[in-house]
Amino acid sequence: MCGISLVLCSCNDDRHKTIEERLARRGPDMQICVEQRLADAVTGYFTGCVLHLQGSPTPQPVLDKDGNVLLWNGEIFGGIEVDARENDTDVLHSRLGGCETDNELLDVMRQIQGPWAFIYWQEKQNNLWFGRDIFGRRSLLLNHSQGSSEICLSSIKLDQYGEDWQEIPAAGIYKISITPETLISNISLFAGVNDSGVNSVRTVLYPYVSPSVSFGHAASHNVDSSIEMKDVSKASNFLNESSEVFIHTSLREFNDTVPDADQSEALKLLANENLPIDSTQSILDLSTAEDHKLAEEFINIFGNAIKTRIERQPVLCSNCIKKQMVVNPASGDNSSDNMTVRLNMSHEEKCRHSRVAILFSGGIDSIMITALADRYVDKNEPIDLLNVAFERQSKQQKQKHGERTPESDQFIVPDRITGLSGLQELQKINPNRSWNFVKVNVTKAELQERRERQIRDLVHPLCSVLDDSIGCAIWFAAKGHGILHSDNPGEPIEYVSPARVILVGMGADEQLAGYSRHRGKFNTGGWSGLVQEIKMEVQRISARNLGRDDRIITDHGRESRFPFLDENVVSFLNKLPVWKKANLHLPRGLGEKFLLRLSALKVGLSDSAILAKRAIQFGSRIAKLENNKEKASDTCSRLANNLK
Ligand SMILES: *[C@@H]1O[C@H](CO)[C@@H](O)[C@H](O)[C@H]1NC(C)=O
Ligand SMILES: *[C@@H]1O[C@H](CO)[C@@H](O)[C@H](O)[C@H]1NC(C)=O
Ligand SMILES: *[C@@H]1O[C@H](CO)[C@@H](O)[C@H](O)[C@H]1NC(C)=O
Ligand SMILES: *[C@@H]1O[C@H](CO)[C@@H](O)[C@H](O)[C@H]1NC(C)=O
Ligand SMILES: *[C@@H]1O[C@H](CO)[C@@H](O)[C@H](O)[C@H]1NC(C)=O
Ligand SMILES: *[C@@H]1O[C@H](CO)[C@@H](O)[C@H](O)[C@H]1NC(C)=O
Ligand SMILES: CC(=O)N[C@H]1CO[C@H](CO)[C@@H](O)[C@@H]1O
Repeated sequence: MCGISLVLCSCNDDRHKTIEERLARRGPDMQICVEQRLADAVTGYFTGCVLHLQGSPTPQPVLDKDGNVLLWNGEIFGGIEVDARENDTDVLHSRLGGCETDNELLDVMRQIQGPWAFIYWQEKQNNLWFGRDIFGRRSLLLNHSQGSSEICLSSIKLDQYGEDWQEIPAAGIYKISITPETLISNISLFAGVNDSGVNSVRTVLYPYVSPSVSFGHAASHNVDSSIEMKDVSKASNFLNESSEVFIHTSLREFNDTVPDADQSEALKLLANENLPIDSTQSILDLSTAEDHKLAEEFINIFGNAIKTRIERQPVLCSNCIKKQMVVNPASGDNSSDNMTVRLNMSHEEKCRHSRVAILFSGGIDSIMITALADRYVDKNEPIDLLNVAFERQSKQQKQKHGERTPESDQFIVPDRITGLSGLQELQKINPNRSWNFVKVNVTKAELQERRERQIRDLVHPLCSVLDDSIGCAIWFAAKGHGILHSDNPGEPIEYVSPARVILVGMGADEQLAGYSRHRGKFNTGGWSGLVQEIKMEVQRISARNLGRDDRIITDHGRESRFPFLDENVVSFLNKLPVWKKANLHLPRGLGEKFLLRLSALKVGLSDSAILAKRAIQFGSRIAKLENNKEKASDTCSRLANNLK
C-alpha cells in the first residue's frame, strides 16, 4: 500500500527530507516527510508515500495532538472494525493513541487481520515500535551499522542510507526505547548486544510464537527441493525482557493427526485403482462425500478472502482515481504535515476499467483465485490476467543458420500455453466477462537492463539465483504492460493494466503439500513426515520471501494481496487433518493439493484442476534464459552490486 521510512539521527539536516524515487514509486498518490524531535538530540524523519486504497485518501505519517506518529503500510481486512468509508490508517492511529501500556498496544496489533508493516512513535513512553505481520506479507528493512549515528527503517533499500540492509524478521513486534544513547552507543541493533557482549539498547521483541520454537524465522531460500536457512537474524537476542506470546490461537493450532491404520490403508488403496491421471473424472471418483463437504467449506472461506481483497479498494481504477484526486498544497512540497487530499467526486461513480489483476500462469492456484474473483468483481468490469514469458533462445535457433524462430513463437513458453487454456476455461465459466489476457513478453536485453537499473535494488537484501529469477519474473508480470490476447488476428493491442490490486497465489504450496519436497518427506517419513514438514513450513511462512514480493510488486504502484494467506483460510487449513488436504499416494498432478483440485472442479473449472505444479521461474522460462547450470540457492552474481 505504501512506502514508509524513518531516519533517526542526532542532527538536523534537510538532506533527510529528500524522498528517494524508489520509495515514492510505492506510493505515487502523496508523499510527505515530517521531522519530529523524539528525545534529546534525537530527530526522527518520518516519510510516508501513499498508494490510496481504503476509505478516504489519508496522507502519512499521521500525527495526533499528543505527538504520536504512525507510518502504516498495511490493510485492515478484519479484526478491527473499519467502516467502508473510513481510512484504516486513522482508525488504527486513534486506537494506538489510546494505549498506555505495552499490553494494550499489543492487544490492538494482535486483533488486526491483514498484511502490514508499521512504524509507530509513542511520544509519552518514548518508545519506537515496529514490525511486520505474522506471515511477513509486507517488507521492512533496517540499516544501522556499528558506529553509525543514523538508524534507518524503510520498506526498501534507500541509497543514501547504505548499501547493506537487513530484513526485519517477521518474528514479532519490536520496541526500542529512544534515548540519545540509542544513536551514539556502539551498538548493533540486530544483535542487540555490543562488542563487549552487553546489551546497550533496550530493544524488546514480543514474539509471535513461543521462544522455544526456534527462530528459523529470519529468511530462507524458496527452494523447492530443500530449504536452506540463512541465519540473518539473531532475533532471539531480543528476548531480553519479555517473552509474551501473542498471536491468535487459531494460527498456532495445527492438526497433526495422522491417519490410523484403517484410514491409511484406504488412502493407499485409492492409488491402486489405476484411474487415469489426465482425467478430471478421477478426482471425482476419488472423492468421498466428506471431501465434497470440505471443498464446499473451503470455497466459501477462500471466496470470502478473495471478496474482501477485491472490495477493499476505491471504486475507480488507478488512472481514473488520479484524475479525481485533489492534493493541497500541490505535491512537490514534501514537508507539509497538514496536507489534505480529497477525491473530486460528487458521488461514487464507477469507471469501467479493471481494478483487479491476477498473476496468471494458468496453474491451479492462479486459476482458482480467478474463478472465484469472477464471482465478486462487478459484471461490467474487466479482469486482467497477467501472464509473463521470457524470450526463448532455442538451440535450433542458433543451429539453423540464420533461420530464426518466428518472433511470435519465441514467447510460447509453458506458462503461456497453460495460461491460454486456462483463459478458455474461464471464458466457459463466464462468457460475458471481459477477460484481459495480458501477454507480457520479455527479451533478454530488457531483462538485463531492468535488473541492473531497478530490480536488483528491490530484491535487496536477498541475493540468491532463485530470488533473482522469481523477483524478475514477478516484476515484469506486475508491471502489467503487454499485448492483449485476441482470438481475431489483427493489429496487436498494447495495454497497461490500470488495476491497483494484484491477487497472487503465494502460500498455497506450503499449506497444501504442493512442492516436490513434500513427496520426498512423504516417501521417507510417511504421513507423520509429511505433517511435520507442512507444519514447519506454515509456521515459518514469514520467512518465505513475501517481503521481497511486496517490494517487487508495489514498485509499480500496485498492491499484492495474498488470499491463500488470509487468516481465516490459514486457520481453516491448519485445522484440517493432512489427508484431507493431500493424498500423496496418488500421482503428481492429482494427489498434492487434492482439496484445491476438487474445489476447482466444483467451481466449474476442468483440465486446469489436474495440472502439476510448475514454478514461475521454469514456467516463464526465465531460468532457461540465464545460466542454467546454477543452483537456485547460489548467490546470484547478477544481483551483486557493481563497484561504482
Ligand atoms: C519531493 O519528493 C519528490 C519525489 O517524490 C522529489 O522529486 C522532490 O525533489 C522532493 N522535493 C523536496 C523539496 O524534497
Ligand atoms: C479518516 O477517517 C476519519 C474517520 O474515521 C476522519 O475523521 C478523517 O477525517 C479521515 N481522514 C481523511 C484524510 O479523510
Ligand atoms: C556496551 O554497553 C555497556 C552498557 O551500556 C557499556 O558499559 C559498554 O561500554 C559498551 N561497550 C562498548 C564496546 O561499547
Ligand atoms: C508476445 O508473444 C505472443 C506469443 O505468446 C505473441 O502472440 C505476441 O505477438 C508477442 N507480442 C510481442 C509484442 O512480441
Ligand atoms: C450472459 O449475458 C446474457 C445476456 O445478457 C445472459 O442471457 C446470459 O445468462 C449471461 N451468461 C452468463 C453465464 O452469465
Ligand atoms: C484433527 O483432525 C481429526 C480427524 O479429522 C479430528 O478428529 C480432530 O478433531 C482435528 N483436530 C483439531 C484440533 O481440529
Ligand atoms: C544509516 C546507516 O546505518 N547506514 C549504514 C548502512 O550500512 C552500511 C554498511 O553496510 C554502513 O556503511 C552505513 O553507515
